[in-house]
Amino acid sequence: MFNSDNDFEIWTKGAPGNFIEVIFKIGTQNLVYKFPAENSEWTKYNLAQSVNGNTSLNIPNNISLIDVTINCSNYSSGEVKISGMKLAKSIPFIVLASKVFLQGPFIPASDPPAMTTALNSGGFIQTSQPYSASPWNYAGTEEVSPSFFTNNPSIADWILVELRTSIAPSPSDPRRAAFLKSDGNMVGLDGTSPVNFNGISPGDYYIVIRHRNHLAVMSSITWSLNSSSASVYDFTTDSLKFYGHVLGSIKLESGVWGMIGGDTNGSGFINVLDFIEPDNDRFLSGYRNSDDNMTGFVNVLDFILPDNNRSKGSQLP
Ligand SMILES: [Ca+2]
Ligand SMILES: [Ca+2]
Repeated sequence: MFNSDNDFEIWTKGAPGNFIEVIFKIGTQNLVYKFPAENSEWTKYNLAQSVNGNTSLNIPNNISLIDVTINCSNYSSGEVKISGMKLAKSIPFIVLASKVFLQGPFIPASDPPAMTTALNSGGFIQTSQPYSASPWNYAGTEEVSPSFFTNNPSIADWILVELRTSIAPSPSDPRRAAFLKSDGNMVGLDGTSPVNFNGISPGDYYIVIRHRNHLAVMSSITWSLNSSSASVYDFTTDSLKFYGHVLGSIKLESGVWGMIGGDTNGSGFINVLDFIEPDNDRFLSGYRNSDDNMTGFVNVLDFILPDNNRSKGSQLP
């Protein structure tokens, strides 16, 4: 099985007048296809060359076990051989395009609105996804090459994206590590395309976005996602785009909204504990959650966000 349209091929060999029948038992239905086995040399037949008029194949996404029966049909004489049957099942996928700003790296009065890429230009962003530790415990293996950030200078940082079919979380909700660009657009590991959720079927989903030191957010409505088009869910234009509205977002400037910064320890709540890491890491450079304003350097300025946003909590259910 691989990512392709539903399809199959079969190689046959035989004598004039001979045919073979391939029967797939898929769930409760039997699909029958008939192919010639008339040539003395191996000959490949594909689905469209079925001679009994059945040239379509639909393997539902939830089917992973298929019984295959092969019969000799209209057998006249000699030998019928088959070889190398290939069956392909499509793997569903959807793409996600969204736009969100982080308060920490947001550049006031930038036109158009933008976030700093200081972590990228400083060479600080790690090449593997940074959400494997608690509280995210994300086991994804997303990784980019060491030259990725140099080749994609507009990348601001890694984010963790999750899709929910209902407001409440479920262990089966798919998650992917992805990137935010300075203009707020979310992209996948190639640095340009929408985020691909391989193996996930089209549908309506709540979009959850997490960042290392910002309060997690969720879309206030479900968003229709499919494999072909990527309609952008733009969090930046209104607090109403965020679940919890003004409680779940922060006004960055006139008409621009973003994710609340200063949750240094990623607890989902901003309080005095979020000062500990910036204090311990003071005067250190690097890729650190304590670097709340994402400059690549920890200093007294990183106390500002935990202080201004004290007592705020994520509205994520
Ligand atoms: Ca916290
Ligand atoms: Ca800083």
